[in-house]
Amino acid sequence: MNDITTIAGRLDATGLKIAIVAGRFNDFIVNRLVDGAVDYLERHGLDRAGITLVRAPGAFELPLVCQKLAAGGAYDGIVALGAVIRGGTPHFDYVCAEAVKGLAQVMLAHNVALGFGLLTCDTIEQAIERAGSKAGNKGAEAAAAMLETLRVLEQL
Ligand code: INI
Repeated sequence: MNDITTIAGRLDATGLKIAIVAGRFNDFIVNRLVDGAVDYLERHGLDRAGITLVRAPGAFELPLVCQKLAAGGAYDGIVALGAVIRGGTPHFDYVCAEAVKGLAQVMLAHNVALGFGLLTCDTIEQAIERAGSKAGNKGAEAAAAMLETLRVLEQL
């Protein structure tokens, strides 16, 4: 690939201001996602003072909180974290659909790098697997995606 111009994001978080928006619902899972995101950002050079944690009630409220943060322009990037776990009614489908759609709208409307760390699981076991056990930590993955996107956007 020596002959083509390649633009790629450096995974360096030094000096950034990052907002992590986390739902309180299923907080025993979401708190592990927050830990994963903070750990990732610190390991990539970000001082803890550069991280602001904002709590939202649940996944449904994540887009509005992220929108307000994005509109304010005080943060270089946002990581949205939550966990929706299927119950016995269609509630799960409505909450997931609105949260996903709303977060995508925020990202596109404000040109902000937004890491998507919302677990949408059929069972609690699936959520545990994705919150720092055998399927990794989706909070860390969302932080990584946010950082790479942010660094790419800076060059475009
Ligand atoms: N919110 C979640 O973040 N996860 C869930 O699993 C969940 N379930 O299952 O109901 C959930 N519901 C709350 C929702 O996000 C809103 O906070 C609530 O409806 C008030 O607006």
